[in-house]
Amino acid sequence: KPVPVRRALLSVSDKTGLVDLGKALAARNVELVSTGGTAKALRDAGLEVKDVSYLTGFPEMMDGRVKTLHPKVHGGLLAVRDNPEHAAAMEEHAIGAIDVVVVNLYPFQQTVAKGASREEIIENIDIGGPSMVRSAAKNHAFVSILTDPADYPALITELDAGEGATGYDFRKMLAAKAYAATAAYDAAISQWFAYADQQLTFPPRRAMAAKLVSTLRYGENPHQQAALYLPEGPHTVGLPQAEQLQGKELSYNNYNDANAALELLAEFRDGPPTVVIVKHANPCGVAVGETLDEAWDKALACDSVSAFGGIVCCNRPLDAATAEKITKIFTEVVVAPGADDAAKAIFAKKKNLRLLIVPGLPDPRRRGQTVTVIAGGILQQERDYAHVDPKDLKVVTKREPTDQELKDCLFAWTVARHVKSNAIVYVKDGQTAGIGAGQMNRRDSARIAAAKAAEAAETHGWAQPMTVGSAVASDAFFPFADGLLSAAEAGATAVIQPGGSIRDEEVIAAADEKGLAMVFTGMRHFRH
Ligand code: 93A
Repeated sequence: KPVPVRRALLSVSDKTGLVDLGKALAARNVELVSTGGTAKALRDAGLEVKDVSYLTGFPEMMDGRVKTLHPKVHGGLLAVRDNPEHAAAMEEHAIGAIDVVVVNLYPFQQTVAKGASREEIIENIDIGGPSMVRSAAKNHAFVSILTDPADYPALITELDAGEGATGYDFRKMLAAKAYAATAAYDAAISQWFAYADQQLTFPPRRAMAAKLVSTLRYGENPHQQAALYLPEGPHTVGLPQAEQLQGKELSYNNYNDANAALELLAEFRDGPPTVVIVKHANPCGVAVGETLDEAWDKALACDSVSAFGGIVCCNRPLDAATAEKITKIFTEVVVAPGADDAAKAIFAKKKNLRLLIVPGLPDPRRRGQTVTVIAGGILQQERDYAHVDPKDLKVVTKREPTDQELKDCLFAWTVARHVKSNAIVYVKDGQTAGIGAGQMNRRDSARIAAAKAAEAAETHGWAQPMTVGSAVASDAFFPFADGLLSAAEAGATAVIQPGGSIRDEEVIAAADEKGLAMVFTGMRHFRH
């Protein structure tokens, strides 16, 4: 039977086509009822809309978790209108029939894909939306349920052909589509749970399944074959999800290095503008700035020699000023969450530069696993997701670090966990001052970091190296006082390290003697 359409309930996260549909419905004398954001979008377009809370007599509450879950809504959706008892219940409780429902759901899949936190992902599980979709679809004998903006024009065509009413076949077709949509939505949620669980169980029941995405030109060296795989099921966001705007295909080494840059940058995803420069999977400059181009200048200053042919990663969309500066030196890969047109035009002049836009940055605290193949076996471990809470730092020296020293200590500590062991990182005012990576003893890493800082001072004509007045991080404890003494010699005034050496007392005494402030994290971050 045709059902005349008098009232439509609209509640959409994806507002594509909403205003056009609202206008077309209003022009056909259909009353519009909406939830907060949808109502606002319609009102902003000059349309008259009733709030759902007006209908229910309840405000939207609990951060929007309860908006439409109410008998005035679900009664209006589910009532069998030609059933006298249902009609009487509607009459008794003043429930008005709803003839058209337009709903699309919280972007759960997109939230997972952008690497959001567990809390944010859970908040994006839509409850009220699917409930309305399922109620309306069950009652397709009377109600039209639209879950896809692509169907909006078809509704208007249907209404015009039916003189303001919808036909049964049309409603049935929409209902089938609606259940497919909620089924896919719930499947994505259940997959995420399975995946998140798998990430939490160690050892995993089985090795991670993955499917081939593409073969790469070659591996670490030209005589080695290589390929890229994508884990099955939901996965976090990273380079495989990036859009490449220009440049040659990413090589095996590009993936490896750019990933190192991306994972380090992700530590700063909620922070100020930040730039990371990576070479051979080790950072050679990390800095925050007021602006992105200032962060670039500061990151480059650390080790401009190594930055040549490097990988650059930024936590803000690229602008012209930053693009100009980056393209002044030879750069292999640039990764950012966006780029404006001016920046794109500047990069376009460097044909070989690979420019990648990532849809988001991964959560550095996510659980997960890493795999290494050894001769005759496979080593699997949890990723190094743990982060020390600044509240749990232990001051072990007579002198406490100043606020600025503590800030630099934490910055250095964050960088150090992304530097191959043995790692020594000097930081001053949100800028790496010297990085010593991958040495077989800690003293050498400390010396190299200081020597690089001294070289940078010479190159730039600074009065003194940036290590003077800096904070220094060591990824694992100082086994002897010598590493710490060489840091003091370089001018460091604060130290952050795990502690836990049998010679801790000796190291603390040396720090006290030099007037350094030192904090222990109680957690080390080897990286190989
Ligand atoms: O948080 S909910 O699960 N609880 C609800 O009662 C509810 N009602 C509608 N999510 C709910 N919605 C969803 O809100 C819809 O599915 C839609 O995606 C979104 C529209 O909100 P707004 O109109 O405020 O943008």
